[in-house]
Amino acid sequence: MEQSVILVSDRSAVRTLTLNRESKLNAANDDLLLTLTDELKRADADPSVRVVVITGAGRGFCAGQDLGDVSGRGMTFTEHLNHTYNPLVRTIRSLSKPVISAVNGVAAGAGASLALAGDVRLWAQGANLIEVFSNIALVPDSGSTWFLPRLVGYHRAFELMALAEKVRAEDALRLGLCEQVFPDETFRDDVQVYAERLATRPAHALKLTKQALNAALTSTLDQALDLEAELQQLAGDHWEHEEGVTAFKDKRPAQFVREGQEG
Ligand code: LHQ
Repeated sequence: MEQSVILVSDRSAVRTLTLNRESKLNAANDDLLLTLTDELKRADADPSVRVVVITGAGRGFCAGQDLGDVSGRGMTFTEHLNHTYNPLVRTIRSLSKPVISAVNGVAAGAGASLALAGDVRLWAQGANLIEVFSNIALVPDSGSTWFLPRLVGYHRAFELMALAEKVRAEDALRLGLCEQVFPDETFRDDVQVYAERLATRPAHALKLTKQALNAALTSTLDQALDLEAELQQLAGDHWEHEEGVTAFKDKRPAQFVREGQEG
């Protein structure tokens, strides 16, 4: 039987979605992109899932578009992006649960965009990112032109894109392209530990935080203040807030995970 292009596994409220086209460094075809988007939506709707991890099988994270799988698709570039990559990136950014991009190896082209799109970016020591598009005379897509300049500024983004230079883990950490770097040997376990820790945090408050941060990236201060005031009401009315305050007064750790109760 043919193996799925996306492997799905659950451990302690963490759903891991593994890109599984190992022999091509998980280069993306339509099946992979559409299945990944579907699985993200499924994870969002599943109350047992509190954190989603996207990672790659084998030595690569994602080498971008499968260059052997583009010809004869019968779609223009614009149609292709609108059909596959753009819905995927929008789904990651709007998911109500935290998404971790667990970059185990090379992230190139649209794979680099995927590496940047997570709410948290965890890298293995041997991982690297290449805005490889200019090597094949294309424009960075799948959100790279939006994510990268916000992280490193216009000029460094332009240089990385124009020269398709490899960004290694220690530089990625310094440039703010990732939050943590873990040893290659323990990477998958370290990601799981991190994800489980995130899963104990107040899910409803994190959902609203993600919403506020995403909106703030394109809003004025006035708009951000208004949205914070609106969302704070929703957070303050939620049981998580009561639990946090009660736990503080009782001098005990807050318990934000309740059986049968969604964030
Ligand atoms: C691959 C690929 C690959 C197929 C490695 N495809 N096989 C959106 C919409 C529409 C159209 C176009 O694009 C887009 C967005 C994009 O993503 S455009 C950018 C597309 N990606 C690339 O141009 C990256 C091409 N790959 C590379 O530059 C290198 O493979 C990298 C730097 C990723 C890794 O280099 P190495 O570590 O030296 O590995 P390798 O080159 O030896 O690759 C290993 C195998 O994976 C090899 O197959 P083989 O049968 O020879 O072992 C490669 O052919 C295959 N592979 N990327 N994108």
